[in-house]
Amino acid sequence: MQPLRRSLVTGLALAASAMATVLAGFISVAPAQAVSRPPWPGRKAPTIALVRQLCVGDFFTQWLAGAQAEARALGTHLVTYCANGDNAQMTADMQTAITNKVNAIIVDHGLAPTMDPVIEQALRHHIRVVTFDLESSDRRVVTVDQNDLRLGLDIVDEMMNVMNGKADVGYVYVAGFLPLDKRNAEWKAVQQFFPDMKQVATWGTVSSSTIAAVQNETVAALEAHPDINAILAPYDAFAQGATNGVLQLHRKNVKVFGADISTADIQTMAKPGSPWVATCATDPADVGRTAVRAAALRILGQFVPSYVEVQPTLITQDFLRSHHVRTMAQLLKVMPTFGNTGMLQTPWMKALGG
Ligand code: SR1
Repeated sequence: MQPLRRSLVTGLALAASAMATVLAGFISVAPAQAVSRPPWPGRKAPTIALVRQLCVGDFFTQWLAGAQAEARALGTHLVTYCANGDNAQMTADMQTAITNKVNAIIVDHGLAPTMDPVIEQALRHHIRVVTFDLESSDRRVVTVDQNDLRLGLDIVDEMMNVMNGKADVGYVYVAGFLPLDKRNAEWKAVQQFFPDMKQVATWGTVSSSTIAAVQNETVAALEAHPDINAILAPYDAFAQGATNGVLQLHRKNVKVFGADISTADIQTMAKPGSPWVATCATDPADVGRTAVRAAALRILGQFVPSYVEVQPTLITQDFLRSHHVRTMAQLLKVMPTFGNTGMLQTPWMKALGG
């Protein structure tokens, strides 16, 4: 160990009863005997509220499972709220969490104009705040995301390659959701420089029945625009709906480019004749675990970078088929680091199985 780091580690270990400490991205190592229980002050398990705008669908189910498992492992209580897309309800959920004096709040999606004031209110009450897929201008807030600009660019780039630089693209998009807006920014940028990648129609719905709604919209769009030969649908519920629509009309010449991944998505992509040829994704459970770690570290008053980005990976239909991958568990086996980035994982968390 370098002398500077060693002295930092030694000093902090003495001062903070040798608890694991994250310092400007360096993870210091606590002595082995100190990691058998979580380092909560007074040994009182903290409460983390998870306030969600959306919760229906594979992505959100997997994300929640990861967050719950991590919270359990770290010895925290996780209290969850779901607003089912109702932004007023989300504000009310934030206020309930503040009134209940939770130690930290993870705000999952939501609109900045409605969330900003309640985030400020939480901070005023000394509640730590972590957001996922929601940006806050307050520097005390830690923002977790999936590097959606990169995700957007990688899937658009794959579409350009597969379509050999020329396509009539149907685009599934709903504005107002930060990850979708970031992915949209990349698609817009690419269209500027590659005019042969033409957007000929756009549609989309985000609701508790997104897949069915997008399927119907896709059928209508394909009937109105028979020239469409590629569909950019960068959210798995969009890609599932678009895939169903293409199959319903037996349009063998249309390819779907999506985002996210789940066992259901893998099975849809790998099926013989599936138009869904590529997706760009993280493991949602890993992102959920990362958000809980961020909240735990902030409760302990430790450093967490303002932006924590879990990097996405491009996954193709060819890859899934050639590796005989049919479930998330199998995918995680063939791509071990995909599901276990270990982001923000300190030695004490690791020792506790978090
Ligand atoms: C409606 S927003 C849906 C997206 O949120 C998460 O970022 C997932 O990746 C999903 O695509």
